[in-house]
Amino acid sequence: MSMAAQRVAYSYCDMCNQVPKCGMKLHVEGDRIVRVEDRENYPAGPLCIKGLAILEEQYHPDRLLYPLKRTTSKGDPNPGWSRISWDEAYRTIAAKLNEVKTKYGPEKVGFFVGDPKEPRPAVQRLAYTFGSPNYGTESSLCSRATTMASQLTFGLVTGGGRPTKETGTCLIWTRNLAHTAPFEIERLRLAKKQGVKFVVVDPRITGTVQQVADLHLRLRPGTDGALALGMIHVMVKEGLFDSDFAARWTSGFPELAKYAEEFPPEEVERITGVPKEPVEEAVRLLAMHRPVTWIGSPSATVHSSNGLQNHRAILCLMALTGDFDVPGGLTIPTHPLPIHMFGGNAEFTRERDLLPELQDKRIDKERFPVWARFNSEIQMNLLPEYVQEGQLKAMVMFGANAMMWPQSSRYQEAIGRLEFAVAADYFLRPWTHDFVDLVLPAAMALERMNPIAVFGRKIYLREPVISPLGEAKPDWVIALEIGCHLGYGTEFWNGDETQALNSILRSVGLTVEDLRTGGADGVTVSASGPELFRKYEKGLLRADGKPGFDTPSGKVELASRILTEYGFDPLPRYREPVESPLSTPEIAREFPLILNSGSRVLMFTHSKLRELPSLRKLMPCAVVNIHPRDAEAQAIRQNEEVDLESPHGRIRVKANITEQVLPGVVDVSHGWADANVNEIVARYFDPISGFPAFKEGLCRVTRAGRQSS
Ligand SMILES: Nc1nc2c(c(=O)[nH]1)N[C@H]1C(S)=C(S)[C@@H](COP(=O)(O)OP(=O)(O)OC[C@H]3O[C@@H](n4cnc5c(=O)[nH]c(N)nc54)[C@H](O)[C@@H]3O)O[C@H]1N2
Ligand SMILES: Nc1nc2c(c(=O)[nH]1)N[C@H]1C(S)=C(S)[C@@H](COP(=O)(O)OP(=O)(O)OC[C@H]3O[C@@H](n4cnc5c(=O)[nH]c(N)nc54)[C@H](O)[C@@H]3O)O[C@H]1N2
Ligand SMILES: [Mo]
Repeated sequence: MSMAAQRVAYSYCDMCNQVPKCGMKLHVEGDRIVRVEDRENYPAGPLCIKGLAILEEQYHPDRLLYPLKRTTSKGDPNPGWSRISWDEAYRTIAAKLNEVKTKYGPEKVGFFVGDPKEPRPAVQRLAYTFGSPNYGTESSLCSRATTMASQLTFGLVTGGGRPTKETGTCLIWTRNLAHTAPFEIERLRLAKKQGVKFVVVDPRITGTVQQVADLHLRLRPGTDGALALGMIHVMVKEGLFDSDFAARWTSGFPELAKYAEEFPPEEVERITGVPKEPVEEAVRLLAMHRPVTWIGSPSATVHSSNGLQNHRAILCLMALTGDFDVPGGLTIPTHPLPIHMFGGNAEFTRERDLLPELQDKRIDKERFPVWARFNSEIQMNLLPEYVQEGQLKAMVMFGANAMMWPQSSRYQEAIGRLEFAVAADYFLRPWTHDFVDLVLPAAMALERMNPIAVFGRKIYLREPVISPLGEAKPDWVIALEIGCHLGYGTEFWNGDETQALNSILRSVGLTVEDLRTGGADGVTVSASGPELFRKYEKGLLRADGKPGFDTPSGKVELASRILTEYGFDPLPRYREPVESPLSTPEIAREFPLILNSGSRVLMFTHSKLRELPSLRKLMPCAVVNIHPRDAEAQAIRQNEEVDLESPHGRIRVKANITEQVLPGVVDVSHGWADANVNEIVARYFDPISGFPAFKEGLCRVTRAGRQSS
């Protein structure tokens, strides 16, 4: 190619499936992208090693490029994949879904999207239009328990806020941004230089701890509630909380203060392992350097059998600082756009008009009523039970991964038992797709348009940089076209994604054409007024315009009325993990270590990206991070193969001996097909949120082959 044939294009990354995404500038020759670099003037970036490896994924020789159907019966270990046309794929899907609808009812078809965010609005719309409320996503075990805890407590959703120039202290409980959003860590370092203090709660010494922590509290996994209650105890005892805010704007303070008396420092140390001094020091730091903001993990604190209440204890602690919605504190936007960060809205998904009529047919409503009250998505973690009980007969899945669930084989069996299942993905993933009937090739990020990226009030359109390889199609187009084949041509704009997008953009008075005209710098939708703070004083948080919070009592509910209504404890009560040295000492004698799973690594996203050579060489296989003391007890050497065993299963991994983990706690990353930690994680679920206990439980590590029974 001559230089003249080169062009530059702009896009954004999807290598970590997350939003908001980092900007990309691409150099293209003909229809081939030859180079990727950081995008100028874009709110998220620079790219991390995953983003820089995107062309390895884009042009990977094993990409799924054609629709495939299985030619052997379900249960045969070899699906005998055979290429089919899109037309045959769509006709099969429509026939099978309509058959299930006629035989059992539309609600027996489940719709599911895994960690990928972009397909969601279109798939949700598809589910409700078809007549099924049973649409769910990976949020069943990711961010939704934290947002529920926040809705129960504050009456609104907050996952925390970044420090600003007004901030005194930033409490990071818990995130490891150094691995999970590397570009953010640079911003925190800058804040630190400008004087913000950082208290970090994390069992491990992470990159985030090393780069910003002034104080690091290393708790035993699964005990967050006890630590937060212990901090509340110190706050109350030493008068280091905002008593005016507590009196005027919270409900249940006397009960919470009384309950926190059960968590004096000695007791907190016994439960969490964190000694008295740092706990007291943390509380004093928060009181002395105000306002306080908080950064929370979408998942780490709620991946436990008492996760929702543990997370609520953290939120109660934040409420008692009194810095809710003050400049530099935990603020919430005054004029959020009526569009999700990943591009949909409630009109488009039809949550607004169709879902209310369908709620009765939700398969999760009896088991998880609080979840069902707050979430349009169903709680998917009991998929094996739903299938076993005949509540689901078919599934339409986008970016699904059976390995993401505890005791994964139960999920594989469940999918295999369905009368029909279809999955769209970038690659053929045997651990999931061996159990389905049809696999559809999804176009990758640089080949697709939808949806839009939203940063605050700024919107970016993403145009395809090149056309899809093979016969791959964008997820949105697949969902729209399935809709058309099911007979809903009008509802799905006859498959036209520009019209679909326009219907979303209408809510902010824009069209795709406006965004195109806006070009690479995006379009800012101006706000109807300035940013306001202490919105609870001004009646801006409630639909009725009254001062206060949008909770039943109108206050921050330290004691939750909604939880009482459903028979749960109103206070953020601490319960020990189902299995732990304190709750099951007899099991702990045989399995003396705590199993902490799923800490993110920089080079991979869950089960993704393992096939990319430049990333794989940075971490060739699954490892268990183990403290030198625990390794020595079993005569384990660095890099040696070891058996990692829990009462629920065994996998083989390599030992990495490191002081970054606590003695008595091991840490294993998830998403390895040949050493799937979820095979040994128990199926214990938080009774309120339905979340699995990925970050608690017991295990042992022995040299490979030594434990033979
Ligand atoms: N590179 C990369 N980035 C990702 C992802 C990825 O797979 N790879 N996944 C994305 C997704 S879906 C998510 S949800 C986010 C997660 O984002 P983060 O929350 O930032 O990441 P994690 O590594 O899951 O967890 C953060 C920390 O929680 C600590 N931890 C473990 N158990 C406990 C506990 O019981 N209590 C407390 N307080 N801390 C505990 C771990 O030691 C870890 O350092 O990352 C996103 N970003
Ligand atoms: N033990 C343990 N288990 C965990 C966790 C843990 O901490 N510990 N974390 C949990 C959390 S928070 C999460 S979010 C989940 C992770 O959720 P998963 O859904 O397992 O995430 P991925 O492996 O990234 O993606 C799933 C599939 O989507 C495909 N894919 C990626 N992008 C696209 C796309 O745009 N379109 C289509 N059609 N397919 C795509 C990928 O190829 C992959 O096969 O894991 C959960 N499981
Ligand atoms: Mo997640």
